Amino acid sequence: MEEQGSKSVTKSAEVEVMDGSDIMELVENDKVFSNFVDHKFRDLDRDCDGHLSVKELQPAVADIGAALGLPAQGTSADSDHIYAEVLSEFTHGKDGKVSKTEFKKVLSDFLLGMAAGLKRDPIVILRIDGEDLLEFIDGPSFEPEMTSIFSEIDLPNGSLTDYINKAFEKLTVDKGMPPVLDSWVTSNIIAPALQSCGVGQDQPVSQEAFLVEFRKVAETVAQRLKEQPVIVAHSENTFDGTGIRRLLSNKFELEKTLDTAVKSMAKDHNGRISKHCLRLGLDLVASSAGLPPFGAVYQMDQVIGESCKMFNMDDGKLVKEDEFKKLLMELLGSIMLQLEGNPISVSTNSVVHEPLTSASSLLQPSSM
Ligand SMILES: [Ca+2]
Repeated sequence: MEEQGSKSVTKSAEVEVMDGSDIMELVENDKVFSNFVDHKFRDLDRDCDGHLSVKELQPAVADIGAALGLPAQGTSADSDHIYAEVLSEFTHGKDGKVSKTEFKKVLSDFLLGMAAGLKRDPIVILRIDGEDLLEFIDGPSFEPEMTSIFSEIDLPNGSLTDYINKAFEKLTVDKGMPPVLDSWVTSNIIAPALQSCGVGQDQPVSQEAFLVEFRKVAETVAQRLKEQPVIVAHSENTFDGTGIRRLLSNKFELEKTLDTAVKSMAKDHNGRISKHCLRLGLDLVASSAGLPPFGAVYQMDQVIGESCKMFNMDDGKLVKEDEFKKLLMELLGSIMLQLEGNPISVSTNSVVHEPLTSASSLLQPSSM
C-alpha cells in the first residue's frame, strides 16, 4: 500500500467505477436532481393532485428500505419499525400529504447517506494500454517531473538502469504506469523494454543521460503496454471526516447504526455496558461512518487511537445504553475533528491477473 496525495484518476482508460460518487453528483447537481425528483414525483403521484399520500409513498419507502439492506416489508417487526420511520421522515407523522419540496429534501438526505456508505471503498478498474503514458512522455510536464524524480533518487553506486527502474516505481497510474513492483509487470514489460533499449550498465549517471534514456525506455514500455494492456484495480480513499459528518447529521441513519451496535454489546444484568466496549462499538459503526475497520489502514488506526485515549476506556466503567451511545457519538465527533484538520489519503494499485467479476450491486438512483 502506498501513500499519495488525493489525486483523482479520470483518464480515458477508466472502464468501470464502483462507488457512491455518481449518487453524490446527482444530488449535488441541483438542475439534474430537480429533474430526477420531478420524474420520480410524477410517477408516484398516481392521482395527480400534486401531493403524495402514504399509499403513494409506499414504492419509494420500499426502495429505500431495500437500498438500506432491509428485508421486505411485513417480514419482521424490527424492519417494519424502520420502514415506518422512513415513511414518517417523509410525512413527519402528519396525515401524509407530502409536497414535492418535502419529498426532494428527504430523498436527498437518504441518497447522500447511502452515497457516503458507498464512497467508503471506491474501486476503479483501469485498463493501462500505454496511451496515457505516451501522452505523459510527449507532454510539457515530462521534463520537469522526471528531473524532479531524478533528484529524489538516492542511489550512490547505482547504474543508469537502477535509476530508470527506480524512476518507474515513482510513476503512478495517473501517468499511465501500472505498479512496477508487480512481478508480472517487471518481467513482461519493464525488463524487456530495458533490454531492447540497450541501456548500458557502465554508462555514467547524469541528469541529461537519464532524461534521454528514460524517455526511450518509457516509449518502449508504452509500446509493450499497447500490445498487452495491464488491468489495474485502483482504489483511492481520503478520510477527511465527511462520512462521520454525514452520519452525525442524518438522524435516522445515526439512530439505526447506534442501535445495531448497542444491540450486540455484552451487558450486565442492569443493561449496562462496559466502556471497554467503545472500541468494539466504534468498529461496528465504522462502515456507516466511512471509516476503515481496525487494522486496515495504519494511519487511521493512529488517529482513532489518539481519540480513544481521551475517553478513558480502560477505567471499565459501566454505563447505560444511552450514555454508551452518547460516548460513541462523541468519539466519532473527536475523530471527525482530527480528520477534518488533517485528512488522510490512501491509495492502492494492484494488477488484476484474473478478470474481476463485478463485486458491487450498486444502487443506481434511477432504480429508486
Ligand atoms: Ca397524490
